[in-house]
Amino acid sequence: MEKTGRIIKSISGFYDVLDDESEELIRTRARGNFRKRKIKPLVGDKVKFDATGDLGYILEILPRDNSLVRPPIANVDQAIVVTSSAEPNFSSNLLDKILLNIEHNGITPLIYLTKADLLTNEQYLELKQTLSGYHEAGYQVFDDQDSYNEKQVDKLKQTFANKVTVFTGQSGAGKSTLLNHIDKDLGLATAAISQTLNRGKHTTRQVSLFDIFDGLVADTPGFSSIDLQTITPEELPTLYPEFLRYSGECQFRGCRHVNEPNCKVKEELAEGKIMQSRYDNYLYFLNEINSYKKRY
Ligand SMILES: Nc1nc2c(ncn2[C@@H]2O[C@H](COP(=O)(O)OP(=O)(O)OP(=O)(O)O)[C@@H](O)[C@H]2O)c(=O)[nH]1
Ligand SMILES: [Mg+2]
Ligand SMILES: [Zn+2]
Repeated sequence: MEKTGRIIKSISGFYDVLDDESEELIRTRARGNFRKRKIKPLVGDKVKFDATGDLGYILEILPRDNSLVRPPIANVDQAIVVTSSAEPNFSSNLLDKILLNIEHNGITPLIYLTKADLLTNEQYLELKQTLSGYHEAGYQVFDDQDSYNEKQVDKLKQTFANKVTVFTGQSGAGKSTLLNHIDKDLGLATAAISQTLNRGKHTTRQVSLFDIFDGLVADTPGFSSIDLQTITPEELPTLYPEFLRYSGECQFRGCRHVNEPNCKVKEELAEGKIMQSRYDNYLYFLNEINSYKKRY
């Protein structure tokens, strides 16, 4: 019997599919013809499957709204970018790269600060100032010094309903810890960063979706770096919400906001309406992307 559902977990060649109708979890395998066509089912995929025998079979992957490579997941509505203040240290370069990859896939990013308890008061205030720039750029920011205070965690929970939400960010940033505060029953494994590095692996090893607070929420393995390979130089400036606000007033259509005359983005930068660090990172990324192009 042909049914539809969503893959919520993948373990060594098996895919656990949440049946749309019965809401049961059904273990399936992918048909060989996926492998031949080099299509790999992803967590988050909506599928047609057959569940007549003991083990179901995925028959077809339905068209994806979007898909991320890092972490590997499909059909995502919003991403919680878990950003640590220390251990690992805050990096505006990494945060901006993560935001760009999310924006590139048409997913809404939210920024969630962790580990601010490890900072001095002065360091925290400085970081909070930086993050207020991201808020002004257009992002929702959760920046309490006590990351897991109930009020803030509750506010985050309220964004989950009727959406697929992915938790992403550097390894050791606190994604699993935050999820454990959101739902005490999840009991996800967490580990101090030094242990993680010693063992040479990430604490969370797989992407899996949980059905909580009327939405699907994914914990994912962290990463230490991310690249911008799929973004073109033309697209890059369009992935900055604060540039988009002003680029219509640049003299040139398709202005890259570098050396063009009468560039409104650069005027706003000079006025302090656009963050210098975001703009500096932008120029750096533009160079990086142009250098990928030269290599091919
Ligand atoms: N001091 C402090 N420690 C925290 C905080 N959040 C998380 N930690 C600790 O940081 C370590 C890493 O947390 P995890 O939740 O395992 O990090 P993760 O992002 O899930 O890491 P991966 O699964 O490897 O991607 C653990 O030892 C946590 O107890 C925080 O706000 N303050
Ligand atoms: Mg984890
Ligand atoms: Zn411009």
